[in-house]
Amino acid sequence: MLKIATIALVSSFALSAFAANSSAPERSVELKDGTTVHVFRDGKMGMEDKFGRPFLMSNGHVMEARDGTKIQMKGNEVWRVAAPAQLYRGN
Ligand SMILES: [Cu+2]
Repeated sequence: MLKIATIALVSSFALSAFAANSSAPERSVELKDGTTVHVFRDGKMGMEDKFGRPFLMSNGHVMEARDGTKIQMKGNEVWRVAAPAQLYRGN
């Protein structure tokens, strides 16, 4: 089994931030394969590929960040990635 250190942290944060505005990603993490995972304020995540396009990833999939950190996919918030991705690029 993979050891995943970050999940407990992300999960506890999600519970405390449930009521917050969740329209914008809380943070975005670049992954080793060039894609990006956006973590929203409620702890759920959406994926963006290296070309800035949202894509689907199944709940529970384990991703690896550039620094080697393992992140487990929580949710599949592809519709929430689309709007902020356009905002970042101004189109
Ligand atoms: Cu993912």
